[in-house]
Amino acid sequence: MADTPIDLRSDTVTKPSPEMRRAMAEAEVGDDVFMEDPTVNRLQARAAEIFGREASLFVPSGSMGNLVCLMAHTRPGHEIICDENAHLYSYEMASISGVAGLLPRLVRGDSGIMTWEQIAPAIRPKIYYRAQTSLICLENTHNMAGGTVYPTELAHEICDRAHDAGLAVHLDGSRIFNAAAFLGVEVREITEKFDSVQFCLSKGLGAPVGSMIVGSSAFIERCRSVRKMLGGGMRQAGVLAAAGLVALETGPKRLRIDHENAKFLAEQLARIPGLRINPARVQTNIVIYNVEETGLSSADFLAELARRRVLGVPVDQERIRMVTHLDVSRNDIEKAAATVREMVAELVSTR
Ligand code: TLP
Repeated sequence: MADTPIDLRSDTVTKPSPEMRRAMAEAEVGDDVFMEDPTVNRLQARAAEIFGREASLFVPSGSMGNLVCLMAHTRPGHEIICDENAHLYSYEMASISGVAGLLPRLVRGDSGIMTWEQIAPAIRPKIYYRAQTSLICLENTHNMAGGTVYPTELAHEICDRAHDAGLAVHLDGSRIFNAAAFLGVEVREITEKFDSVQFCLSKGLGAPVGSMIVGSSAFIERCRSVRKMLGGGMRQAGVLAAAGLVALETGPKRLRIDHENAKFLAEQLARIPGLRINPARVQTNIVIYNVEETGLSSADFLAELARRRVLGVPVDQERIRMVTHLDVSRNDIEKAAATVREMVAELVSTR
């Protein structure tokens, strides 16, 4: 359709492919609260296998996946350490404190990447009258830092040192397949030391719904109870898991296309006077740029752009995020960049 906008708001906006819809229609189902849905069971077994873990659990969303893991690792009154721009801190409805009863202790990572040297001082001393740190949370790729990828050695070191200190480490790996594609490695190689990993089927992999948690059998059993407590026990969820299985098999292979498109978009935007972005820093499928010098707020910039059928989201007053995904082609990206270029040129000429 000529009028369909080029939707770069998120990689969550993709529609299920014909192959996914067919798999959904034909899925064998059962009651998953009784653990009798064969398609959910297959998806969980496959996710555990890909990540080299004992077990896995299907959850309705990334937010619930993170929350379930946090609650399974901790008790109310504990502290967790995360980056100051972590998604689970900033964008999950304060569920850390509002639901899990945890106190987040923030670390200022460099582009979302924390080092052990930054984390260590944030660990509370083991004194009975001090709230205890029980968990460290990393995010890979880091959404609000622009899809940045953790150097594997750094992530491994944080896990090793945390374990030495008696702490668990959770990975918000919503886009972990993007990180693996960037590094040219398997996801298991970059996640093996984490105590739990949450990853999304419904972002770059293209499924309509759902996330997975992977970990040890004992941990996943605890997560199953927490998921039920939060209302996330689903019944004939095989119709969703069927799409997830297709996403898991077909999604990862094509992510490098999204990364090439993001890099291309960043290069085009960098040439537009008034926009600030360093394309060399774009590693995966997220492009964040600053529009301050155009004289418009990010909200006004996006409203004008939406009138021209290109969509993004604001990060703050000055910055805009655009995300590439399987429902946008190179041609769409060329058009989107040209639209931004024309719009900015018009703004400048009318001022
Ligand atoms: N991120 C969404 C929005 O909430 C911003 C997006 O469009 O990027 N962890 C990370 C790193 C995420 O980016 C997201 C979703 C989540 C967790 C939560 O996943 P859902 O939306 O499935 O609850």
